[in-house]
Amino acid sequence: MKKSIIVMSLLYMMLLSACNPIRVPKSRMDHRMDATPTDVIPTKSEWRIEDHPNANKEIPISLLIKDESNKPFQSFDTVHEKKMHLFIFSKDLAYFSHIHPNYKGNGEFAFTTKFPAGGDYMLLSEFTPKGGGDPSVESHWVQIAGKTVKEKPLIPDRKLTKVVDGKKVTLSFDELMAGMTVHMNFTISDAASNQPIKNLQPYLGAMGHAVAISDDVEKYLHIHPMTTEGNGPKVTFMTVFPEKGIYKVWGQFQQNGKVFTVPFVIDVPK
Ligand SMILES: [Cu+2]
Repeated sequence: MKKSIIVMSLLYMMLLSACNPIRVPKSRMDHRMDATPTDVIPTKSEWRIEDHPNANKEIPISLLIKDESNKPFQSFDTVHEKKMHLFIFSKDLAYFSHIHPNYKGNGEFAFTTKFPAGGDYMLLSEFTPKGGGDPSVESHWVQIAGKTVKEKPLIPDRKLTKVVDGKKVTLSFDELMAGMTVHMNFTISDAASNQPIKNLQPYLGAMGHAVAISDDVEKYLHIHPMTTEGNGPKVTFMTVFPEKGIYKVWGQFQQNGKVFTVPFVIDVPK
């Protein structure tokens, strides 16, 4: 099978520096933070995907994680139960998927996925080579052939309450502002009975996961809950939105063995 290999260019590395994940260590809770984590092992990646992949078809994809001298990393830490977390976003952020590639050894991860329509998608992987502190991020754009859906402009939600899979989820912030530590709360109740949900289950080793990405798909944040506050109905995340602007946030939680994903579009003021 013919495969195209895309090696990361210098320009790509510069772009990546703008989309590192942001961690908020407890010791730095009260401080303003800039978007550059200090404890990240520099990595390079090489992505392999067939030429002209089509929508609605299982597409095998692999990526090789290498160090700066192009040597593949051999071992990776298990973080939140997995060696790699991978997110797929359509360019308009309408489509989101969270998957866990298989580690093949010798720096190589592999997965298959089906893209729902033609268009551009960002693949964003997060992993920690052994000995690293904060996770490294490698991302890659792919162009999928097939019928496209019209891109929807990202409009901030007027009401931060949504019903997903029978759950009513409300997003709230103690104070929302770019460049400062914010507490992001998801409050979850049963949509039919309006009763608070108190039996959330840990999903990948935490009471929930949240991912946020800026509307230009440049700034990415993967956030875990700050504390174990019981099993709902409120799950609080702490994070820093690096710049003002529109972000899409996906919260992921688990109840009765089923994961549900709730998206919100927010406008982060300066
Ligand atoms: Cu994951």
